[in-house]
Amino acid sequence: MAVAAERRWAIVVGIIIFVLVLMMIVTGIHWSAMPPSRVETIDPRTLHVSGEFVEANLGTTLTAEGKVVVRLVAQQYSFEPPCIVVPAGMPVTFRGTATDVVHGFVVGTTNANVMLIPGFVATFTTTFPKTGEHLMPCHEYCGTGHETMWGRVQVLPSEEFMAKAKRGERLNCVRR
Ligand SMILES: [Cu+2]
Repeated sequence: MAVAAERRWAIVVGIIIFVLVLMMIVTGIHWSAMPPSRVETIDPRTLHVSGEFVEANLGTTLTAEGKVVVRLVAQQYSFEPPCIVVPAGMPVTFRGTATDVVHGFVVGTTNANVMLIPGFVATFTTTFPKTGEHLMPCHEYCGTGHETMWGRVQVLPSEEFMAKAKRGERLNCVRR
């Protein structure tokens, strides 16, 4: 009687251990086979032809919901657009990707800092407290022209930015 009861418990515990080990194996294989969640992918071969990152869609926009969104593309050896306008004191969402190799950028000494990887959309939201102009270097070694790869970011007073943005166009500060 006691032996039979012990055997029953041994079987139950054995099944529990087996299920736990199986869960570890299945989730481990699943995680290593899938891209991480909340990562947006994009085909770098068709970036310039269609979708969010076509040339006419790059720059800064004020969305219908009143959000400021900056879209940019990095390639050897420049950013498009090379001069970005943003308002001071308002949340600004950056969305960027790369066409060829891994690039990245940091905006002056702010915490706006991201890697741009072909095939993925990098996004983050930040606020620039002060107006002024920042340099925006590429900070991932991307080839022989890497040290010439710079952009600029102009932080405008929010009223000045809003006045420009109301025209509904894609803003940038590239001199024409
Ligand atoms: Cu670069």
